[in-house]
Amino acid sequence: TGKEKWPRGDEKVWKEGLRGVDTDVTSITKSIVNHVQTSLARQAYNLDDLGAYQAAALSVRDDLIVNWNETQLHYSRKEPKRAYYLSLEFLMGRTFDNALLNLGLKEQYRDGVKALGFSMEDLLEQERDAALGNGGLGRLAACYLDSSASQELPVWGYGLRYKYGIFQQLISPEGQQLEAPDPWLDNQNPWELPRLDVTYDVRFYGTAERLEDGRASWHGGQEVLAVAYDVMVPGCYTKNTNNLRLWESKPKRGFDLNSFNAGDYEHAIESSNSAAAITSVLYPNDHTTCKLELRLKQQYFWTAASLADMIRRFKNIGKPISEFPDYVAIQLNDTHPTLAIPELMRILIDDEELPWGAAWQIVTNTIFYTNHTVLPEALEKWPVPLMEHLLPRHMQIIYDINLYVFKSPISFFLQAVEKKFPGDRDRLARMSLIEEGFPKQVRMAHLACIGSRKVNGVAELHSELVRTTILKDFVEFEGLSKFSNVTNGITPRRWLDQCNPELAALISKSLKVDKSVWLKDLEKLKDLLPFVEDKAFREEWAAIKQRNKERLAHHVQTTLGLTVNTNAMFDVQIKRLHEYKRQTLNILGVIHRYLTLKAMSAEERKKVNPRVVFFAGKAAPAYFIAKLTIRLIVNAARVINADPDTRDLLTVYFLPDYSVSLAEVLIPASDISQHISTAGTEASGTSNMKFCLNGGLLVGTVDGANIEIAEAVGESNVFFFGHLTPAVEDLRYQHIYHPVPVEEKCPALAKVLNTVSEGRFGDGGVYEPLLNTIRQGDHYLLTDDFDSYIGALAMVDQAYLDKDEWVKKSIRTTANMGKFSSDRAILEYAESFWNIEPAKVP
Ligand code: NBG
Repeated sequence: TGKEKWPRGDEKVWKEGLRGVDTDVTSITKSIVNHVQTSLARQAYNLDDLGAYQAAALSVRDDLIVNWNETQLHYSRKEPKRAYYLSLEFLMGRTFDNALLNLGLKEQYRDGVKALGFSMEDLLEQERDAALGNGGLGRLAACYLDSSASQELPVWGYGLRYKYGIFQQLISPEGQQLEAPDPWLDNQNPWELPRLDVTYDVRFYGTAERLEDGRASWHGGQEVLAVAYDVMVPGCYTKNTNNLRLWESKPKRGFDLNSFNAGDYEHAIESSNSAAAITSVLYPNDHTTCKLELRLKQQYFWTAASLADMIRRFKNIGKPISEFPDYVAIQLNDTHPTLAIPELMRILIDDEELPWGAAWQIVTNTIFYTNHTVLPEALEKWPVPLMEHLLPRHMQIIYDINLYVFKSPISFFLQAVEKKFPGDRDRLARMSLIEEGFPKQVRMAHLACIGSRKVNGVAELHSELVRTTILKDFVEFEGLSKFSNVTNGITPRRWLDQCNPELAALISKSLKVDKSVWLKDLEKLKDLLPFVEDKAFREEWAAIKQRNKERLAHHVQTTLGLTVNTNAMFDVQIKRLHEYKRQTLNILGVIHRYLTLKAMSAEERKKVNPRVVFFAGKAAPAYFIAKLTIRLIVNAARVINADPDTRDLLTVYFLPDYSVSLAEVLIPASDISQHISTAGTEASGTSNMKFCLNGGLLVGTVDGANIEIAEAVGESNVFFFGHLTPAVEDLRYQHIYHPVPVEEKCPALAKVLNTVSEGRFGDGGVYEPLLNTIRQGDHYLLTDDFDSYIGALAMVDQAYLDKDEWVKKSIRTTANMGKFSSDRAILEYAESFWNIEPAKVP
């Protein structure tokens, strides 16, 4: 009736009934034991590490739920403007340790678990990574959620609850990458709350019939149910606990009853399986293997459910729909959720019965778009016939946007372009939402651009490239002010406090402040600068790095059975395998180093500083060249590591199945890390920030966020090499039209290539397709950059000779990394895009 009194019964009884969140060790052990016996139905005498982890996790979860509930209630009461981060990927990693740190309960739980006879380290290892992402884009989303909660901003994430995360990587004896599924939910997931009561119907296929006033009726086809699962996202040292809502697809009716009754069970479960398939797997980020239709279904399923949920929440506050942009901001993480634009138009026009112009006004005031790459293969396009079949109403709307509606009521997008640039047919063809061809395709980046209020790139250089290359026409048409930059950031909670606890403790001790202060205001690290001149501090700093190297060596020993030389310099490159990231350049550089060492006398070798090179990363399953690079790394490592002449001075490891958790062990242990993309290709990079925050020095090209890192930490503390972005186009042109053999252009590289061809690292013929990408065309400019790359590594060797100076560089680097906190980045989004404010839970 709307007149009922809440809560039912006496409010006092309700309040007192809430289980207190007691955080003393005794209450914690009590709560763990309770969960062992009731939630898990197990006993103390046969409890293993997994059971103990599950019980401890459930106990922490109780605390999170209380905070989460209070936060949601607070937001509902205060009705602040909210922002929603739409991302197909959230690479969360593990939650347990992060939750304990953010709640400030790490010590208590350590003691509680110990009192019950377990060790915290063992329990932490029981948790499986939530690996619902491919790489940087998904991990960025996870960092932004952490920062939103920590900065007390009313931000929710929306994504998909994939049954299988990114594939597990195995390496065959030949060095071939093999893929296995990642059934991460098999052991139950204590960090999510199923919301079986929060569901929406999502339609596919069917027919769209035009009605009057530009409206239409979309009916028939298939309806699928979206069910919500909520993941709690605790802020650091605050009650604010935000929500990440993940959708699972389910058949709308469990069975097709007619077929079932007729005994046709197979047909009966067919439709139920096809519905469940929508959220079953995360796609690797290459399009070659992708079942186009299922991927498009994922995108629509997720945007439709998320928008329906936002609209329902907005309607609860009882404001007219015209005020939607005053209460809601939607951030598109890349073009994957671009269908939010036509879907919101559909809701506003067909359901809310708004006129076109008013609807477009609302859409373009609500939606914001971040671009994450300028590489052509990553700019999404969907075939028009597929769109017409799967989403007939949305295709109509896209055509209408293209031709009929732009910004003000009933002006014309392409007509407006025509008016501004009369007679420029090429421009019209370039800018249209539809690309001509067989079949025609919808250009999602163009749709995202014209349907958004702001468009941004993820580092200064990248945002400039967005403005001057892929969206140049749109800047000329709409003006510069819509296009801006937010340089990426990383959360210092996970990427310093959690992964490098000793360094975090040293920082707090030296700055004489609680870590809660500098972890939420990372610019405070600047106060470390005076300690550069403090010898005792430098020694502690170096000792921590050394222990982190030993921790990594221990990890390699226990997981792979290999012994790592911890007296060596640790050199790390960990990221997705891709030609533009140039892991090939790195391994060819390693082989060059090996050949150089082989040619030295024993006397000369004594002067060489030992080096251990680590690689980790996955290749998209259908990316043949990237897989060959893995194979070359693995086989080169085998030969080099076995050579008695050099193995004390150079060893190479490829660590399989790269993950967030593995990164947490690798990053604090690095002396140098490599970020060596061809200039202009890496939009930002975020692991570069993680290494530098942990005092590792950067070897890199003048690309992405490397540039801003160098500006912040000082160019004398990074090792730059290679050609600059403006030269790239011309160099590529030279390779195609005036090719010079590698032997002439870069003899050192030619020698390395020939060594590989000759079979020094197993059958040379296998590598020919990889080597030929360099010998012919050399799109990623390895021949152009090889000599300066080797030069940069020589500078690294030189600098490392002076250990004390090296440690100073390391301290200076960490101290100057404040800018790269994701807190800074998320506040930029909140203030200059979304116009939202913190809503602190009292
Ligand atoms: C990636 C870029 C990285 C960047 C992350 C996060 C995509 C499409 N892009 O350079 O390659 O750091 O996005 O912005 O995954």
